[in-house]
Amino acid sequence: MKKVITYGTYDLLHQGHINLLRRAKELGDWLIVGVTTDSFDLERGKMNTCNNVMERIEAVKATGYADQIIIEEYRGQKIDDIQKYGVDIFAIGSDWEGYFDYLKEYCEVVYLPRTQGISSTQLREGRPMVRIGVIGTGSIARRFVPESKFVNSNAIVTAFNPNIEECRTFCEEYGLEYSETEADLYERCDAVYVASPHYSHYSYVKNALNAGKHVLCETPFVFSKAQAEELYELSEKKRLVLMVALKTAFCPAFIHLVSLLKSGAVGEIVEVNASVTTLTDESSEKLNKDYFGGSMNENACFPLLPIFKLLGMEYENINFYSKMKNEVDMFTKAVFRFHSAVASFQVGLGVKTEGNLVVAGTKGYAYVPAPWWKTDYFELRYEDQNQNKKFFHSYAGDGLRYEIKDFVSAILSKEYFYSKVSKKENIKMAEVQEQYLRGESVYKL
Ligand code: C2G
Repeated sequence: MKKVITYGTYDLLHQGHINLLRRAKELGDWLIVGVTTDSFDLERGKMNTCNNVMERIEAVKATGYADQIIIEEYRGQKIDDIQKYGVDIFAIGSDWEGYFDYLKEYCEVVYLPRTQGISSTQLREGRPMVRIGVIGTGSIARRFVPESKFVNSNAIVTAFNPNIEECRTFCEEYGLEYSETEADLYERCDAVYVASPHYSHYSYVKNALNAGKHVLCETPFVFSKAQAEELYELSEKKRLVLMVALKTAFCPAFIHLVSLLKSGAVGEIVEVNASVTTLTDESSEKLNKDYFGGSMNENACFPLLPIFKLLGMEYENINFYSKMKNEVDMFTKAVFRFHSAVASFQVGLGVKTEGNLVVAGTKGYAYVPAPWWKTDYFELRYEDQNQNKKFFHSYAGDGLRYEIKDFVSAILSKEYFYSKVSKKENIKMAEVQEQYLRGESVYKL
């Protein structure tokens, strides 16, 4: 029996794929089709697939040409598969001409003619597009616009900033339509990215939702439980997507770390400690009491994420210890007491610490080196060092493309969409910020 193997993503399966599969099948008696996993596609830079791996497998199955479907999840797997399944012919479209010649050592390699005039890319372009307006044109917005280009089905179309001069420069630089007022911006878009100074998030998010726009809000979301609840209620009433752009939550390595730890990889978790410190000029707006408001405001949501994901939100108390200057915290250490665990974090704009995340358990610990909040790598470590394991993931560009992809998918998906930071977690984060701002259990150093 002659075995043929071919691989692909098969996104929005079309006639080009069908022709390829038919031709591949005609080369032998048994056709194995390797369909790429979502994470492998992310790793090889394909951020723009519309169908998930199961939908793509179902589509390949429905063509009737595949005798066997396998998933392709890592680079180099083709060699392993050819040997494992005793493959005679590797077939692929002519757009890959020459690229897979290295497989000739293992089997016959055939480049089949590619069907002209049709591609997944073209089909994606014909799909609905989310027009995004940006509120606030500072440094994070400057990273957001280029990152959005890696995600399909969205276009940044306009920006607004009450500082007219800054806004004009930003719009010119990125080729966006300039919005003179907030109302103008809402006219021109379907969704809004709120990247304005922290204390203005609440009113912009509320206005955007009231204008019927989906919202992706930069961190920190808002500074009180009541505000967070109100905004979620409004988004639900209006059936709009409300997401917080807490980039760590969308980072592939972090997601894997959390699921490994939740499934017991270091035993029972007894301690979580995380630090985020960035030495900042004292005259910076970030250390201005009325503008951005200091270290807790700036960074607390990052360490709160692993603490809530790993230990839950039912802590018994929190104590904060803050080093103050000019009425803002240059540094804060927070200590959480849970029923059978403890957590702590350090955030600082005027004090530098090691910026790692350590999760200690009864069987071992997880170590994520600095900067853990945008990591592509972590380790599980045990008493017996032979058991230690290192994990590597992709973290493309500035990492904002992952949250943009989720935001756009949530808007376009007609069905249930899993939100990587839950409503409950975002509300609880706002509650912690509120407690801190009220000065409850805050000890000044
Ligand atoms: N194809 C084709 N004609 C088209 C479009 C695609 O013949 N108009 C072929 C491709 O050449 C490939 C297969 O259909 O053989 C699947 O294409 P994609 O889904 O784009 O997958 P691709 O990124 O080419 O992945 O490990 C994965 C492989 O490297 C191929």
